[in-house]
Amino acid sequence: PFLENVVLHDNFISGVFDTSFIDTTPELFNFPVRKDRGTKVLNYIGNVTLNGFPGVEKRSKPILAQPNKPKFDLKSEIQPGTKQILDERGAEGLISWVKEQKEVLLTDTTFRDAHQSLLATRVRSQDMYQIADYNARMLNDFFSFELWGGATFDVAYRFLKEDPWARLEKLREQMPNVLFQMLLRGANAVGYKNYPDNLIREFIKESASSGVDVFRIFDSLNWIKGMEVAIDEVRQTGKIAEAAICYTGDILDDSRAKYSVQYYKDMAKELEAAGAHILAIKDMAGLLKPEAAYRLISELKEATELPIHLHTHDTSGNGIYTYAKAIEAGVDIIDTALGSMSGLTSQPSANSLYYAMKGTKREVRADINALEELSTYWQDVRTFYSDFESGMNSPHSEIYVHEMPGGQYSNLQQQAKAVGLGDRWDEVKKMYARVNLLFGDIVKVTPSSKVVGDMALFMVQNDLNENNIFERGLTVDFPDSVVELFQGYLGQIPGGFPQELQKVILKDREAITVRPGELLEPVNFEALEKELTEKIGRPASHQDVLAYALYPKVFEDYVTAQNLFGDISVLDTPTFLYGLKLGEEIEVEIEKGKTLIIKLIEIGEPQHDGTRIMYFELNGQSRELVIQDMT
Ligand code: 3PY
Ligand code: ZN
Repeated sequence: PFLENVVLHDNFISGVFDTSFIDTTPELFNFPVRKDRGTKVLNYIGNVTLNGFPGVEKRSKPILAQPNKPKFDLKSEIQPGTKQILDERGAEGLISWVKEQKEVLLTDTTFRDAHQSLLATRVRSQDMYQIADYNARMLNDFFSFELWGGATFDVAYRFLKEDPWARLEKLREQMPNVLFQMLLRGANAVGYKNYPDNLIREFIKESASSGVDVFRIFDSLNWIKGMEVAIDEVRQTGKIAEAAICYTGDILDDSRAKYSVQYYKDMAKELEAAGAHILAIKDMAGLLKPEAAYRLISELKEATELPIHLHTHDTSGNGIYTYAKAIEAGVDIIDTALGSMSGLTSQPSANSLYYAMKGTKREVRADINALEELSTYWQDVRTFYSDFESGMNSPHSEIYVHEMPGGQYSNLQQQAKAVGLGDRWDEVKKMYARVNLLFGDIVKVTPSSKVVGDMALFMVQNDLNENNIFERGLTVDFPDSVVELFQGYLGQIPGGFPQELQKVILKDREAITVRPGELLEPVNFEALEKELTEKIGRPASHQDVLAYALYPKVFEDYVTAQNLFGDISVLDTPTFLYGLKLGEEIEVEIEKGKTLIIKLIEIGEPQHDGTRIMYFELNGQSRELVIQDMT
């Protein structure tokens, strides 16, 4: 079979394969396109059947029900929504419209933050495509769908082996009527470090032209300089710049005076001056208590003219109460997830909020039957991803003490296990809070939250504490992320870094106080496109180049997976995660009108070289594949 010829060819193995590989060894590539794609898909299915999927316990494929779809006529016309308001009246027109609404508007986070926070960001495009046509018709009165950015961008390439741009564009086709929203980490884009300004600008331009309308822009240290380039570029595209205040501490607690109402009011005014269309309060850990929400929103409403969009996580279990108080104080837009994808580390439930506000002065604009039916679909889909659940099954009020963002909890827990601190998890959580204070009480959200997590692990591992670190710290090398934070590479913190600790961490390294983007060399996109085109042996698109500029290694690995397996985003999720059971037959639509029928017939005994022969039927024809057994 051709694939083995190609992948076992010396050039391929050594990585020396570009377009000339095809020219110099045409015999390897002499196959009908269809057969090629079929073999690649079989190669993936064979591999995952035999070797399992990373992070999924290897077991026989569970019997998973087909997700229940709503009973709704998909031939019905899609009603115009907020997207049309933006397109017809422009950003300012949309903002005026938002301010005129009496009801509370909703953003649905099911396609982004909900699964980032509950299922380690693993929800695949397929599961979104299956329901998006319904969303367009049933949630047509939503303010926006948050469906892109944050961690979804790199996880798509890294773990799902799919193209996040393709997801965005396909969803845009399916849901043309409601605004699309993304989470952008300011100068860190969708990554974990500051990037050159021209990369930030190009990334925003391409995102806007591929479908994003509302950019929620934040800085992981609430440093406005880290957000200005992004706000400016979003405004230039004609889209909505939603600038975020990251909420930390507790405005009701006088001992946390650094993050007072005045601090947030000052920041809101600066963001308004920097060009924000909407002010977001991004409560990434779920620390905003109900009374604090009332006070904060009331004061911010007085301090600025901007509509306010509130985001929280329901980790403490107080989310709906917080939202009710925020609504009372006049918040304009609220982030919720569909019932079955809500609660705990995710957003509060749209369904519950609907009922909580029913009959009050300000109801929530949504059709409850639609929410319930769509929630049923996600309840079924969620079972596909059960191995990625965090294991948290009741509200965690301790969040008010450790302040860990919704999406970090399970990640840091995994990291702790990996370095042998699994049974000291409680200590790590407590240390996370102590490190925060040691660092001078900072905002903790990607990527600054990761630095605090890295440091907490390091302190527990090395028996460091607030007292001995100043002496013992001089002889140890701190994690790179910690050094970089204290060098100012993620920006500056209010009041500056604690100087004594900074000296201990940096030793003889220099720190900067200017914006990192001012020092970074601009990306040469032309050169990069050429380099990437050579590397991957096909013309690199602008979207490819952007992904490669942000994540070179992740993108290259993704291309390698594509070469081996083709486009596996077309597989249904149970097959993608578990492969096939013996005798099981599936249909895979590789493109519109082209379907492969695949059946697993037999798995051969292990051979002396550690491979097995897997016997399939592909569209009724027998096919054998040699697959490395790595179990
Ligand atoms: C992200 O940056 O991915 C976040 O969700 C931060 O809250
Ligand atoms: Zn969030």
